[in-house]
Amino acid sequence: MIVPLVLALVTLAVAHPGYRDLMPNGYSVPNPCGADTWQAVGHYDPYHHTIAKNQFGKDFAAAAHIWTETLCKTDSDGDGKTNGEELGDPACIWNVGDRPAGSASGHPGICEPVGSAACSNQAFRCGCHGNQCVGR
Ligand SMILES: [Ca+2]
Repeated sequence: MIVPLVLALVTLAVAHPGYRDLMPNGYSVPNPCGADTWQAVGHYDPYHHTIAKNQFGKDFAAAAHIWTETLCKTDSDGDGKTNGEELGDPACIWNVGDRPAGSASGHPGICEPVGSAACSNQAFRCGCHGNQCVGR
């Protein structure tokens, strides 16, 4: 009786989707601070799931980690492009497992270009990690 239970738990753990599976182009979000991709899309640190969520991460969590039309049409980072436009789903029709309409053109939680006048209300700066530059 214990073996089937353990197998079921292992299967559940392996099958649990990462958050990047739950948004269009979640594995190819460009890093506005470099040439690679931003792995922890909902966070200010590109490589780690720190406690410091960016506004997209907060909005995604508020939507129960579901790519809703409302989340798609929101401009979480305030740079003038909707989350859907930045993640390659401008018509907000993507569903989990679908091929997105286009490529990710920007980061939905980091106002771009970083450091520009249009992003002056954003505390984030390239080179910051974790909580270091958030809230300054
Ligand atoms: Ca945006």
